[in-house]
Amino acid sequence: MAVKSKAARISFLCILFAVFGTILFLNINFYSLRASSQRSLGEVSEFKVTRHDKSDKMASDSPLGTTAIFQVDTVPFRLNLDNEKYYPTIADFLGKKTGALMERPSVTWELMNDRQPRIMYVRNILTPEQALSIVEAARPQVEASVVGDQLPELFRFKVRFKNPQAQAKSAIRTSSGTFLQSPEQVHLPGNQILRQVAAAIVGVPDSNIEATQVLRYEKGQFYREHPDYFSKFLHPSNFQNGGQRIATLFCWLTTVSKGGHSTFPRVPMSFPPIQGNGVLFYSVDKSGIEDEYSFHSGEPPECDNCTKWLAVLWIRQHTFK
Ligand SMILES: O=C(O)CCC(=O)C(=O)O
Repeated sequence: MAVKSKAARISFLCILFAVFGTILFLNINFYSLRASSQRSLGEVSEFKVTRHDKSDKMASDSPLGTTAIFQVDTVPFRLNLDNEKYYPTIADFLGKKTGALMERPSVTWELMNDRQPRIMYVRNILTPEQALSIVEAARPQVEASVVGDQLPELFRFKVRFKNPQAQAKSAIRTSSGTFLQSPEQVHLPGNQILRQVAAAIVGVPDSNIEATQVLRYEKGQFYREHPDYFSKFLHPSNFQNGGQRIATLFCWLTTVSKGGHSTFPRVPMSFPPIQGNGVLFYSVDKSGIEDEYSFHSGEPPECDNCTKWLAVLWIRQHTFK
């Protein structure tokens, strides 16, 4: 009897280990699995935009063909995130200058994808001097990038339980990065312009934008396909400060002659790094629901001595403290 119950206990423990092991494995591999499902893209030149196949359900209502058409958005697009609070339509902002942008005649933007996700190509955000001043401010403090806030919380807890300060380095991301947080960095003219452009296009105050992140990719380094939005299921606590990440502005701080594209594999669309230009895209659809088409990646630079530097601004639904 004793032997039987010992055997039963061992079997029970084995099953328990197997179940927990599987959960842990799935957690760890959540993003890797997604990354490996990425469709491979051919080279897509700057403005040659390939649309979804006609058979795709999202293409059925589109008059657009398979190459880029720059058109002014005439379809009202409202982000209804609070059920009562509406953000201005993109049409209100396309081609129009408001607030700080009135003083920046060189900055222009075009709608690149009129379906999910909304993607805008923004030109001449920064001069080369302004872009390089951000690189120099970030350079002394860049460290290997982590994906702490985007990890499923179960796994995040495990990592922080071992070392409360720790975040997780990741197989899906080999770049380095840092945040512009000191008063001097926050007030760098280039950083202020980035924040004004992001705030003006999306139609939110600066206080809805997280600290500017600066990323560095050396040859061969990458950031695999991932979303910027938080999942209500996997990351509930991320909503407490600032709510959902609704949109992101990328601004390339250096030009990369080969590789290094910022790519949206599910659109599909791919943008080469051109110093001072950028893309702004939405991570939620017009009802405020996470948009799976917004998955994106940072492709590895392929040339020697061509480091990609990128500024990333995450725009929240509410004030971010
Ligand atoms: O490096 C890129 O082009 C993309 C960066 C990115 O995906 C991110 O910061 O979320």
